[in-house]
Formats: sequence, structure tokens, C-alpha cells
Amino acid sequence: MKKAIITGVTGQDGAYLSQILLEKGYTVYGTYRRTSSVNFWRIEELGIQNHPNLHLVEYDLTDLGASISLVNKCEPDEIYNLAAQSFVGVSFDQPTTTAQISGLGALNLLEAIRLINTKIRYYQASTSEMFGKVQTIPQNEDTPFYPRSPYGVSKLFAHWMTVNYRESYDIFGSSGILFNHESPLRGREFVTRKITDSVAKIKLGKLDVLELGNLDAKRDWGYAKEYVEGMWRILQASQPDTFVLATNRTETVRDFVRLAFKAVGIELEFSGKDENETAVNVADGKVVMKVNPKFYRPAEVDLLIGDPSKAKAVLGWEPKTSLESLCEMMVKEDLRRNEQGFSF
Ligand code: NDP
Ligand code: GDR
Repeated sequence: MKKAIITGVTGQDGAYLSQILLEKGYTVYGTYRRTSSVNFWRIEELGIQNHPNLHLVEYDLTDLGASISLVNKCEPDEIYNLAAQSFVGVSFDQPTTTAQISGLGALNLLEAIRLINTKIRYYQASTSEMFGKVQTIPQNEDTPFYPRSPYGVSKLFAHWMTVNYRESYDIFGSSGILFNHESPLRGREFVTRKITDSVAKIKLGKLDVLELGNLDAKRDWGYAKEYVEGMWRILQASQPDTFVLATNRTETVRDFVRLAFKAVGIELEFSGKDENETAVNVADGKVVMKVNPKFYRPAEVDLLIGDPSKAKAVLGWEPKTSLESLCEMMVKEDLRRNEQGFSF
């Protein structure tokens, strides 16, 4: 039976990856941070919190000693480093913390592997945010990087450290450059879930208006559950390497708003431009979405669209869920949660 450490088990990907590794017969050590109120709502929603092969371990990625003792104690075959300060917007307000967690944190784990057992396979959660300012489309493993946020810069450090430890110490360090992936377990600070939760509340009469920032940003959105399967495949490959996981379709934030309202039967009409843009419900003329510049970022990533051909060719991985189905799934779950009087 294989043993895996998943850092960030309380996050979206950590929860889904734990679920699929448990299904594959792994023993999973899922790490969570000590806070005054630890929240396990995602693994509870997936019904795996009491799985006999899931061990929850307290751990902070920024602590080198803790990283060494984690790897020492668990003796894993594989480590999936999913923990991060993952919110791009916050990284502008907390750049140092972001660099310590999302950048240096990865190095702590690589050091632990180098010191304890170089046979451990390591997965680094890299990101399309490393491409940042668009240079070529679609983006693939050879596209030059140009990060546009402290988050993107920190992740680029972790990415290159993974490559460097692979080349320097022969460690099986692989990096998945994943484009945005969403699900009903997505945090509510991210735009898709913010939209689907707000649409559910508007439909149920609990909210009047959804406020958003830049509606012109284009993203390549996939379904998180399929992407964590891709992470696992990346570590089962015969060689350590770097892979892009994406859908190769890009849409604007505005398009996602339209889709989400459509999922509850509301047709929108958009008018105005930039910070004056609004959308009304065609049926009753009420404003249900408006732009609030407080959600703008100091520097934006305008257009992401990934080319996952290498992952398809080498790993047999490809995305299956359309953006329409993903959006409907998220809206449906948010309607259920809001009807039942709770929403995480
Ligand atoms: P989440 O924000 O949902 O989860 C992040 C996890 O990291 C949480 O469990 C969080 O714990 C944990 N964490 C944060 N700081 C620390 C720390 N100092 N020590 C230990 N754990 C910590 O992210 P996702 O699940 O969406 O993403 C998973 C990974 O993939 C992240 O590294 C993200 O940057 C990256 N990524 C995500 C993409 C996406 O579209 N989702 C795309 C590309 C990359 P807590 O619950 O306590 O905050
Ligand atoms: P992103 O995701 O920055 O791509 O990072 P997010 O959903 O936060 O933003 C996507 C785009 O939407 C625009 N936007 C808004 N974003 C938020 N959060 N809130 C708003 O109100 C809003 N209005 C418009 C943003 O400006 C942006 O252009 C995610 C994270 O999961 C990262 O950890 C991951 O690495 C990347 O995806 C790939």
C-alpha cells in the first residue's frame, strides 16, 4: 500500500486528491494548519473525514524542522505539495507571507526529501499565473514565464526549485502547471464560486447585487476533480517532468456571470463600460451585477489559455467537463447550501 503526504488537505484540491488516493488504496497523511478554528468542511462534504486510511497531521509549510519531521515520520512514497497562500489578490497585500508560504515553503519540502530519502516522488502545484503577461497563445510547457503578482513570482521560485532539485540531486520532482480549476469546493473568494454563490443568493432573494472587478479577464477554467487525477498521473510517469493541465478553452469573467445566471433561468443584459458596467435581469429590469473597482488588481493577467497536448500524449490525461456543466454543477450546489441555510 502506497503512502502519500498531501499538504493543504483543507483546500479544494487537497480534499479531492485525498478522496481519489484513498479510493486507489493509498494511506494519506493530509496536513492542516493550526488555527483557532480549523475547518474541515470540504473533507466532510466528501465524506472522507473518518476514513481509516486518512491521517490528519498538523503542519505548517513555512517550518523547515516541521517539514523534516513530517517526512521522517510518515515515510511517504509520494508528496503532493498543494499548500499555498493561493489567492492572487491577497498576495499584493501580503507579499512576504505569500513568498514564505508559496515560494520558500516548497523548498522546505524539497530539502526534507534531499536530506531524508531522494526516492520520494514530489509534486509541485505550479500555476498558469507563472505565464502572467500574455506572450504567446495557447500557453504550453515551453512558453516563457512573466508572472504578474507576488503569488505568481513566488510560485515561479517553487517551480524552478523543483526543476533544480530534479537536475541537481536526481529527485523525482515534477511540476504540474495547472490552469484555473473550479468546483463546488472552491473557496468563495475566487471569482467563479463568488459568482455561483451570489447567483444562488440572488435567486433565493437573499442578495440584491453581485459586485465584481475586472470582467474582461479571460481564463481557462476546468473541473478540479479531473485535475487532481492529473496530479496523480504526473507522479506515476516514468520520468519526472513538467506538464500543463488545461482545457484549451478561454472565456471572460463576464461570460461566466452570464452562464451562472442562465443556470437559474435569469437572462442578463449588460451595459456601460469598465467601472460603470452593470447587468440587469431582463425579466424585471433590476440591476443584479455591477462592477466595483475595489476588486481590481494592481497588475492583471489578461488572457490564459492552455495547451494540454503533452499531458494527453504522455499521461493519457484530458479534461471532460464543459464549462457549462461545471458552472451548472456549482450553481446547483450553492442553491442547495443556501436553501439549507449554510454556505462555506
Ligand atoms: P486552496 O486555497 O483551496 O488551499 C490551499 C491550502 O493550503 C489550504 O489547505 C491551506 O490551509 C493550506 N495552507 C496555506 N498556508 C499554509 C501553510 N503556511 N502551511 C500549511 N498549509 C497551508 O487552494 P487550491 O486547493 O485551489 O489549490 C491547491 C494548490 O494548487 C495551491 O498551491 C494553488 O496555489 C495551486 N493552484 C491552484 C489552482 C486552482 O485553480 N485551484 C491552479 C494552479 C495552481 P488553510 O485551510 O488553513 O488555509
Ligand atoms: P486567479 O483566480 O487570480 O486566476 O487565480 P480568481 O478567481 O481570483 O480571479 C480570476 C479573474 O477574475 C477577476 N475578477 C475577480 N476575481 C476575484 N477573486 N473576485 C472578484 O470579485 C473578481 N472580479 C473579477 C480577477 O481579476 C482575475 O482576472 C486562481 C487561483 O486559484 C490561483 O491559486 C491559481 O494559481 C490560478 O487560479 C491558476
